[in-house]
Amino acid sequence: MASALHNLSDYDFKSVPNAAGMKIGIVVSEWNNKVTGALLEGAVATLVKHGVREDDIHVQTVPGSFELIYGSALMVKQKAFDAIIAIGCVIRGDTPHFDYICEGTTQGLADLNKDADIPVIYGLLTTNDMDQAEARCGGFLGNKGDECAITAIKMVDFKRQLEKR
Ligand code: DLZ
Repeated sequence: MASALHNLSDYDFKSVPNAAGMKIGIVVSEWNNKVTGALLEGAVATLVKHGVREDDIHVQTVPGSFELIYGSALMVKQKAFDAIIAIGCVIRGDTPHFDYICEGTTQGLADLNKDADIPVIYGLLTTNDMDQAEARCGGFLGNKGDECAITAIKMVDFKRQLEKR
């Protein structure tokens, strides 16, 4: 959890496997695009920093976070990627809609993560307000996009290590 104790962009560089040759699909929600755009920038920059070629990163947008499930599922079916990163931002409003979108999207991505042959990384920010979102997309709590990129690389490597056994 991002908190005053944990910056989303902090990690031990040496603990991250070399990502050269990894192919990563990224699905990004258009809702709150200032935030999701910053998350995407963080994810791409971190993937590249660890060796992923820009040509091996495929980005596609969906209208809202709820569509991340369908978008990620289609990318999984393509069998062209080693991991998928789903990026979205849901900000609490006046109605219970927030809870339904957060729960539905989270459950859908969790199901995919369990059932897909490749890792599906959960890059959904769920915040009470825009300030909390900005703090987590490059603000004082780092960038969740960085965290997602590192997680994707580590999970691809996790699968490769198992497959070697
Ligand atoms: C409808 C809606 C609302 C109210 N809020 C958000 C939000 O904060 N973040 C987000 O990513 N998407 C939101 N959406 C759109 C839904 O995710 C979805 O696109 C629509 O309900 C259509 O399925």
